[in-house]
Amino acid sequence: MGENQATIPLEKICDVVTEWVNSVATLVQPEHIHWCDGSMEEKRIIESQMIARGELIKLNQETFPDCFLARSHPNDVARTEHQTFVCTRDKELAGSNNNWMSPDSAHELMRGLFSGCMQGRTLYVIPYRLGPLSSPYARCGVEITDSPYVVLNMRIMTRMGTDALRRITIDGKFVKGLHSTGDLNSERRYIIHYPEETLVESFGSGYGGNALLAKKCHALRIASWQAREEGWLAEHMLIMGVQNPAGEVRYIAAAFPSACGKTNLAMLTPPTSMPGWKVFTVGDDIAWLHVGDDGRLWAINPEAGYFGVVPGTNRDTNKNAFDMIHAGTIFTNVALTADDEPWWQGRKKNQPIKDWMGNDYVDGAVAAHANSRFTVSASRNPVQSAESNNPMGVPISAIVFGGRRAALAPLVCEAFDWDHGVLMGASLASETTAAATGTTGIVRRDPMAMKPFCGYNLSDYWRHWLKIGRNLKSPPKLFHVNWFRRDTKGHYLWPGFGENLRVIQWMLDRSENRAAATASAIGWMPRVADLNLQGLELEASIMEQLLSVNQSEWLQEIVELREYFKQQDRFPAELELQLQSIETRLVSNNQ
Ligand code: OXD
Ligand code: MN
Repeated sequence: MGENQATIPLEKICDVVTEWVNSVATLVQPEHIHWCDGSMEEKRIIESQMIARGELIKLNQETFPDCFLARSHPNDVARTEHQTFVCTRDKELAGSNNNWMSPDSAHELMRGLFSGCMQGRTLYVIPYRLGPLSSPYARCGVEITDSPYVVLNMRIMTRMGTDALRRITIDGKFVKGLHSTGDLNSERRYIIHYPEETLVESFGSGYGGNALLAKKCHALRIASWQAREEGWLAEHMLIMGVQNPAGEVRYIAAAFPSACGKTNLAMLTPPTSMPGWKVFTVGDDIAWLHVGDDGRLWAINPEAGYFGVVPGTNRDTNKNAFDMIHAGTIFTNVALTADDEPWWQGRKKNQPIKDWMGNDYVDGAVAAHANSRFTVSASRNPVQSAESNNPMGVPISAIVFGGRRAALAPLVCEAFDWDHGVLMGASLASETTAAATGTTGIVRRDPMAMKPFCGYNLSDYWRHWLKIGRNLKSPPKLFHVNWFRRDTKGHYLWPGFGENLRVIQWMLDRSENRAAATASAIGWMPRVADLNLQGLELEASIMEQLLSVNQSEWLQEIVELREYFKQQDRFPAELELQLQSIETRLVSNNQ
């Protein structure tokens, strides 16, 4: 870049983007167009404009410096999966896992909604890069939005601004995202993906997962489509580094359905009885995985920040997150205290006076919304990995799938090989929590935790996973974990949180061939003596329960899995074979 480049107006830097912005502007008719440069000055201006309009509340700047509170419309507080579509020319490509509309019908519908929708508003152009700026695995996108809240969040969640725009001139391509909050009428809310056009259109919602188009829409749905075409994986996975007392650092990637504690695991604090162990976060939600020249699997985190669930965050559950969100954080839909601090269930300090909607707080009512969020830069994480910005990413030693299961699934189990591990991922299920549905214990299948995020047919996705395994000379080992097993009275058997590191130690030792295991019908399992339980006071009988495999429950699980997989057209024969093998082993082992 020549020095003069700095003085060139942003809209002149990149013709392909300017052309698209102009065509959108003709449709949506904004009053102003603002090209985001990602600067601090721009952030301050947008914040003060929002504060002046009452759209943002400055929190107590002594105890929560540079923190703000935003409230979304009460009908707009979560991702709306039933209004989310994948529009491919061939319906089968989208699969029964996605809502589908023909691209022509979707374009017509969305043209109608977007027509003139930004009159009197500012159209923001947000160029962004997902992944370290110079990484060959990183990708660019541009989101057009009329929401300044989206601008402030995207500034945290992505590498946003002038540098990203310059990268687009080098790459020559980018993913397009067009977003308008519209009139927030929930009947006219659509989140539409056109993978063949690398385009996302979102109308009628200001909520994170529906409006921050770089996150679930680009980094998972569109990216998973691109990943299949190009031979890599875009996954709903955290990435963490684990250092043992000898100073060796190894990395794991782990997929859990929403609300199973991914952020807590990614930022885990080792128990005091495991001196010398350290954990570093590379990412808490999304991993892009590539087959390296060395035949190993390498991961980058496409995101630059965290958009995490606030309730329950405290010093005991996640000290790193708790410390991290005391500065530079946008809170969405939390409650407010008398001294302008944010408040949420589990904060353990202070009292709310306003609930998440801004109404006077009434004792016993819900103060912070169950899905209230923090948006914060990853650089504020006290245990952020120094490798987070490595353009090549980190090598993955173990892939972990986990769900919330009161029964059935043992604490940990290792797949016999890659294909078996793919079946483990495809079988992933989690029980609903009361907060989400009002009913507990309903098992929902959520393959690889990607059910809401896979931008194409799940059977093709599993086939792609099988293919990736064939391309890996040194594949990571694959595991299934369950931190949520309960006894007959409903008590959790495993303490969870920091203690999960004991299970991680076993998995990493297995990947280095230095931990023992015994073969069960469902995979390799540790015996109690194979786990490091030093300093953990847990009765042997509880450990036995945590590591038990109940034959009749598992045979029933096989029946239910067959039923579920029958609903997926084109289910891969390799996975059916794996299912049969487990069944045969269950019957012959008589476990
Ligand atoms: C998220 C989710 O917000 O998975 O990350 O729902
Ligand atoms: Mn997620």
